[in-house]
Amino acid sequence: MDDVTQQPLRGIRRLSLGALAGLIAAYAAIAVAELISAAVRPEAGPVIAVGGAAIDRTPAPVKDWAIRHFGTNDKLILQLGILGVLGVLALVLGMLAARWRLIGSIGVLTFGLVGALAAVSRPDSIGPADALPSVVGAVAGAALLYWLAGRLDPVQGRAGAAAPAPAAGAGQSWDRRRFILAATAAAAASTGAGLAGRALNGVQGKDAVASRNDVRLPAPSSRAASVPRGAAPRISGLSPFMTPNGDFYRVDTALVVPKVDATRWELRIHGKGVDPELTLSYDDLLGMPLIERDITLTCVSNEVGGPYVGNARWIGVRLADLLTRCGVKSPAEGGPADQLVARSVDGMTIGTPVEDVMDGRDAMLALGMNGRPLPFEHGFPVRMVVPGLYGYVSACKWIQDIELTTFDSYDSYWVKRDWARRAPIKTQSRIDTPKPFGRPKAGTVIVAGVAWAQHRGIDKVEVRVDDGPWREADLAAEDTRDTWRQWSYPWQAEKGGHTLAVRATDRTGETQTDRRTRTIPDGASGWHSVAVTVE
Ligand SMILES: Nc1nc2c(c(=O)[nH]1)N[C@H]1C(S)=C(S)[C@@H](COP(=O)(O)O)O[C@H]1N2
Ligand SMILES: [Mo]
Repeated sequence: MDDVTQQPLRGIRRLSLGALAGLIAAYAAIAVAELISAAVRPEAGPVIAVGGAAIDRTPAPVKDWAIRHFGTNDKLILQLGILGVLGVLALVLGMLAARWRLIGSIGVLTFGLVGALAAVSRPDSIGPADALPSVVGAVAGAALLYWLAGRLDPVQGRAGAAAPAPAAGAGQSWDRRRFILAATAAAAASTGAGLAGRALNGVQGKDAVASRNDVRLPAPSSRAASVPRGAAPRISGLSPFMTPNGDFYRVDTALVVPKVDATRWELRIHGKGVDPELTLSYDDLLGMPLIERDITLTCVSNEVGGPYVGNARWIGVRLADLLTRCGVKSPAEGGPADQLVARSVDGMTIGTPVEDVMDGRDAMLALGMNGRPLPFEHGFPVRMVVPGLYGYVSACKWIQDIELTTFDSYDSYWVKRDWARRAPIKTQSRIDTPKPFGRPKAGTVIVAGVAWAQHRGIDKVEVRVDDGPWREADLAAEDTRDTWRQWSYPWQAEKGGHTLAVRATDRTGETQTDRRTRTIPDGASGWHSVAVTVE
């Protein structure tokens, strides 16, 4: 077959090549946007911006479901989903462009507008510049689609710009090779732009990485007591008592992990009853007396038996000391503010009761996690940690601002999304081993797991086999009442199917309720149980 056909391109072939042009144009738009975002900031890219907007607008139950089913991959799935939707739209726009060139291009520009609006309305937007990646990307994509769609028309006698396919039998010709060449060149150029953007975006965090590498955490003036020897029994399948940083659960709304340069970071403390206001640098904090404490963190989205709980040794500045320096009084002492709102560099807001921060517990601005400067994923350079409160009401990562206010006058991010204002961690316990649907051998089976009731402490853990009586488990030594506690129970297992259940009692004497609740609005309750078949 000749490359230059004597027939105008029509029908299915024209539509499918139009669809291909649409895909290439969308690919180019995303790639160019990626390149431009490297000049603005990675968060301004259209996929990240639209993804962020989607996260903020996702109803709580759906978000909770996504976290449960995809875990930390929820963000990857979301981005793939957005790209998938874009791909389908690109195919449609390409087919439209094959018929009406201008319409296809206007479609591409419209999606650019959506990306631009999402980018400038993000809470961490730096202003109109955030629209640039979407706008420039869309203009490039629209122009490319217009041009490629033009390659579908015959070489000679092409009429006006938005000319439809010429009438059949007009004796004009379509140049197949010309289209393939144009499409290939466009795809190659886009790949180049996209890769360059990726590389430049990677370089962006360099200062932040260097600033983190330069951190030498000073010795804390108040050390954590060493973990009692009996706190971490060696039982295979049991979670380690200290969760390594690399295994620590991560829950946040950030599609791009914020990379903050500690040398340029500042924290401002201001608001009701704050006098004097304070602005602190990272070095200021490093120079203050530091406390070191073991504290178990838990996410309110953790299902009964779920993985969003971890224990680490934190180093930081006591928050109550800092607040006292700024004249803050707890409401119990007549202070005007009952809510402390922490804001992060990515626009997250987290509201914590002032009373909890100032009641003597080891609430801190953490700089170190398990002997290392905070990992970027966990809030470098500084995050909050408050023993006893779920992360969404206490553990602001990448913090940059603390405002003293009232619960009446301000709702933080998650509270606007129907989660409770106040959320102390519920007493919970989890069976780590045997695993669900495990097949242990008959005889002595060690049932083991963790139990937590931060800031109250765990007093008792009990295990039940099938409908039998509750039996007390062996509790490992307690580190502190702010940490979880390991437990184990030697079970004389008999062949057949069995269900194991666990429940904990905290130091206030309260036993975990068997009433199952959802995670929304203030954390799941109920007993964890595991079904196994003993062989
Ligand atoms: N900036 C910011 N901080 C945040 C969040 C967030 O989305 N953004 N999520 C909070 C929630 S819901 C939890 S459970 C903890 C999780 O901390 P981790 O990821 O270090 O385990 O961080 C909290 N701090
Ligand atoms: Mo959370």
